[in-house]
Amino acid sequence: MTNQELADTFERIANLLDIKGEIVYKTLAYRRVAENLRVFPEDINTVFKENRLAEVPGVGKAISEKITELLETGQLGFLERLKEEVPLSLIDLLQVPDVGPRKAALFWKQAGVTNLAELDTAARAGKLRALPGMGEKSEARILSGLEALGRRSKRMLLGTAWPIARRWLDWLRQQPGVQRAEAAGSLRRWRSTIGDLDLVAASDHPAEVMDAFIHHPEVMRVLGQGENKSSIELSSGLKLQLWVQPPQRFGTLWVYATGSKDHNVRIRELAQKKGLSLSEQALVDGQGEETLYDSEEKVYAALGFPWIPPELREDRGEVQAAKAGQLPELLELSDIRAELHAHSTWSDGVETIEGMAQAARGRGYKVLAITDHSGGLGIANGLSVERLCQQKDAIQLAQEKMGDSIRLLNGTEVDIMADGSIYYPDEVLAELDIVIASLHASLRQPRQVITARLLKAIHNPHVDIIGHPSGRLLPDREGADLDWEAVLAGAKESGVALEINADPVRLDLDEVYARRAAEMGIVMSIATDAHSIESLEHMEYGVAVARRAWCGPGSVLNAWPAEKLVGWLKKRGYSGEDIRNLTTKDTKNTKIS
Ligand code: DGT
Ligand code: CA
Ligand code: ZN
Repeated sequence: MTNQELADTFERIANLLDIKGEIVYKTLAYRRVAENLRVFPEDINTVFKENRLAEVPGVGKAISEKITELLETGQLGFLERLKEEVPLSLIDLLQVPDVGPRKAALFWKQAGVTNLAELDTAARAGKLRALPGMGEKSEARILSGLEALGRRSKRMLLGTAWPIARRWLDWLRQQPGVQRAEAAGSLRRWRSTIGDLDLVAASDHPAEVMDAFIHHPEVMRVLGQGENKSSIELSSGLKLQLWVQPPQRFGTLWVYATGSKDHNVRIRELAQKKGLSLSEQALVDGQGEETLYDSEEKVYAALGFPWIPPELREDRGEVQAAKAGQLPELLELSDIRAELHAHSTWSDGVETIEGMAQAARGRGYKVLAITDHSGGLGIANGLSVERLCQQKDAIQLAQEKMGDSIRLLNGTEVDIMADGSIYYPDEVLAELDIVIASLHASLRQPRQVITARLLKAIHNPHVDIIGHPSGRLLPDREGADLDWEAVLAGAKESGVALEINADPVRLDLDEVYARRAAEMGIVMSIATDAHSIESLEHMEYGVAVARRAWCGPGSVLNAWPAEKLVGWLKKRGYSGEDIRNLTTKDTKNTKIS
């Protein structure tokens, strides 16, 4: 069993216990260990063999025994007995928007529903509306949720795909005869979701590389096998495609396999106008004479323009821009100097303020904003006004310990309530260095209502940044039904920044709106919304969204020098008290551009 499979098992147990109605703290222990296993850096089998299970966070005696049983027998008596009490297929119900464990239990115990099909039948027959806490409206929502589920894609999160791809690339690079191995397809273009993983390799012996690939121990099924291209499926359902060409053809191969399809079509048209035909193997002239290219730069140069960054290759004007010598300067991960959205143990994070500060400093950041959740509807353990005041002292204390190696900002991620008001009163917001306002609950309000609600927050002078503006959850939970033109116009007018949330399940703003925002001169903040040290690493996914939105460092708040960032915050109503400690120079006259 792998770490992931073990984590899945514990999550299954937690869900079943939740539906059964077990007290929360019991199920929390399983959820926690599942989460920890997902990010645990070592193979659990090794840890087990070396008798070090207790080193996995959240593993106590009871869970250690369960892991042992699972790893030794591949089964768990506790789970088997639980499955006899609570049908496993009830877990599927939790995928339906609006259905949590309590509703699942209700449908099961009072309407005899044990799976999605039965839920659909019961809803259509009008049998759910009479149940306690339900009504016609909530029944209709279940039906539309089921429909959405039916339309659901099988796409994987970018943040799930990259770690897997990196592992496969390492493996490929170790295979005899492989001179080079790289990512291609939507993965290399950093699309927010990935259909299948495309990998390319250069080798003089493609057949041998293909052979090793399809016989890799994780392969469950071989979907297609050829001399230069093969596809496999892993037991997780993930599909991988490998393309191999000799090194002197690697340039054309990499361009072709990176796509997108529309970009490929566009550049092939250009080749045709020159009387050439472009394939994954070569550029061929009218006489059938091949020219080979070992690098992408040479392929693009042969077509008459500079190399185009993969993130732009979507046929959204990049070929025209390249031809005109007007490719944009793109943001780089190394441009990022600040993390402006991070949580700590004060709300629902798992790391202390100081721990987060050290990790942010370790990443080379000059500024870290601690923005724990406010109270309100959305989030457990949000801060009351009283606890927010106490936190100010804790942040101050952490700042003293960190010295001037990194500046901590005393911030909040405050809930935008259903009526558009902000959870904290103005005088409390005025005390803070940085205010992120986010929608967390009532995301299904009608367009007019939710747009007006967000605009109210956008125009609140104390709000600096709108967090994850749409509230979408990838791959399938759509965001709020916002009138984006109105939202962007409002942001432009108020000068508020919009967040590009870098959490792989969010990537929100979406690249399309981010591009529009940048064109309009709206400032953006790329932030991980980290709830742990590990999630600070998600910054690269947010940077990818910005790159796909054609953004340079100028549009990105946390790519600015600390002084300029602080100047911007101050102008928006920074508390002022601590600002003199933040920079040695007087920030009052900092130009905002
Ligand atoms: P995905 O997998 O749905 O996330 O998206 P991609 O872009 O990875 O697409 P995929 O996996 O179907 O194909 C990988 C690459 O192969 C694609 O980026 C470009 C190239 N390709 C696929 N189909 C065609 C095609 O019909 N024409 C051309 N010119 N290229 C194609
Ligand atoms: Ca693909
Ligand atoms: Zn957050």
